[in-house]
Amino acid sequence: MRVWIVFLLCLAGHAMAAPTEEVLVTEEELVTEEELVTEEPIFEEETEVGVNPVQVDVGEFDEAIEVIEDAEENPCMNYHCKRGKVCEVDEDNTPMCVCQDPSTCPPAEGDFEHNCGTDNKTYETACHFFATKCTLEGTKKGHKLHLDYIGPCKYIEPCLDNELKEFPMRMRDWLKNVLVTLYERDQDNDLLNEKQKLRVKKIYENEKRLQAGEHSLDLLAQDFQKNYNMYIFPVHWQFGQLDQHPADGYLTHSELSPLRAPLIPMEHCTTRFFDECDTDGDKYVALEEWAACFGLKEQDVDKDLII
Ligand SMILES: [Ca+2]
Ligand SMILES: [Ca+2]
Repeated sequence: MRVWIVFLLCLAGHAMAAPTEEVLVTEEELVTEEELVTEEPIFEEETEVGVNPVQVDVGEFDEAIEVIEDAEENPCMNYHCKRGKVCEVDEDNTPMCVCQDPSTCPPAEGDFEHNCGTDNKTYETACHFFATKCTLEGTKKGHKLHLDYIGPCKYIEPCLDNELKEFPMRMRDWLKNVLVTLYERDQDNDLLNEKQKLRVKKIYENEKRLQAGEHSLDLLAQDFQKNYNMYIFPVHWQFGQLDQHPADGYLTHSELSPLRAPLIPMEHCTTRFFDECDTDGDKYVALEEWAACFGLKEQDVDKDLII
């Protein structure tokens, strides 16, 4: 998750330009639909304050203390429900997850909390979105409903063919810069694991590397030809970051969401790009499809690079 925070810091500054820290995005906003994938309730060792909406709903401070004192007797306390659901106990005091009533979601503190669904409706917050999706569970409409992007729904201009071609050029350059930035900042944090660091070190130390900045498409294209090898790992790395639920070599809509959702309002080719990446149209973006989308040669697709 930490990597995503840095990631979105980068995103929020300038879409796919040099990483900056201009806008803070909270973890709560890093809406992934990952928890939608998890159908079974998950028991957690530690209680994450605020995760259980029952806790969030406690209004008065005094009552809050009371709830915490009763924690051991509250079967819902360590019972985690996926987004859109809350824990309730039945007559036998057994906890279970039920759909949250959207009207119990805390109101948005600003437009930045709004989310646009694939039904082109603006949801006040991610909580409202997931609660609504839950109520549609089992229906065709519910199955089709995904979180499309962060922010209120707006007109997104169509992506033209020539613009679509530019998108991966800028994105792979940006991915490389994100990795280099993570590497530079890695002194005190474990933003990258040791294997990843070794890979990025080579890119970082390569003097021929195109430095982060606003570059013309011609220069980006030239650099991709000249320094092709530097782009292989970043493209794989991004895939590995997204392919987590489960890590099976295929990206679902939900897995792509952390990348798509903040990007769509800023980059109007995002949706078309990811749709067309799925060349066989099976709704999943396989590693091979992903790599091809970014211009990698077939022989350079290597699942062992996802480290
Ligand atoms: Ca997957
Ligand atoms: Ca596919």
